[in-house]
Amino acid sequence: MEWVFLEETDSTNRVAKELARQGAPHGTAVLAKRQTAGRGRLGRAFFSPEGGLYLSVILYPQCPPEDRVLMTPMAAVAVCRALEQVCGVSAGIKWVNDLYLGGKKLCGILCEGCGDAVIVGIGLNLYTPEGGFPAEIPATALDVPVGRRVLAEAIRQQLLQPGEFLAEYRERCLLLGKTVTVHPVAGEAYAARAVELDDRCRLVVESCRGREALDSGEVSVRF
Ligand code: BT5
Repeated sequence: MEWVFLEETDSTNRVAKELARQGAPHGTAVLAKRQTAGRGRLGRAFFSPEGGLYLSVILYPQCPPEDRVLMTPMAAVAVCRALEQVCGVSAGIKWVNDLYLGGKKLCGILCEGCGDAVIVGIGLNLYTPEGGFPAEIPATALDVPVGRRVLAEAIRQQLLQPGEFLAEYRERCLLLGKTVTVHPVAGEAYAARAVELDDRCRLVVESCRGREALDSGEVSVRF
């Protein structure tokens, strides 16, 4: 089984996890036309109407467990490469898991562990929904004619043969050199300057607290 195509589901990541538990092989992918309960990180929702690409790919990474955190940046580069290849569109990456186009979010990525598997969930807006995106979601869409399955397969192929990705991640990273607001998991938000991405793809920032490498928490920026 390589592909599971669904009209509608609650969350393709949920379906993929179930398949992984049943022993689905490396590279199995679930693609839905819409989701009724699309999930983002930290319990947030991902708006998933018809007109988007909602994809989850099951991978069994060979890397040591501590390297699994690199799956999200690897997936971000994989999606950028597929977009370039299929649509000629060049997206930027907002650390750590968002793809941006024209200053707005085009795509979000949610990687979740499930036993030996990692589920790479990708939500990408292909077309602007009728009436636009909800006011509270500053999103954008590709809005170019593209086959959903063609793009999904290109993304899957890129995920299956990632190769080196850090250099391209750095090139596409929209935060470097910018003043950002860091929202730590616990504690008050503070302003900082994003100076580099280290070899673990952590965002190195400088602020009145000194220099630190962030590997979790949220960062916001005005584009
Ligand atoms: C993400 O979380 O962006 C990860 C989204 C992953 C979605 C895919 S779809 C296939 C698979 N199955 C699932 O159930 N999930 C995955 P996060 O960084 O936490 O961003 C969530 C935030 O993005 C929300 O709070 C909104 O502000 C914004 N947002 C929601 N829907 C959006 C959309 N369609 N386009 C752009 N931004 C959106």
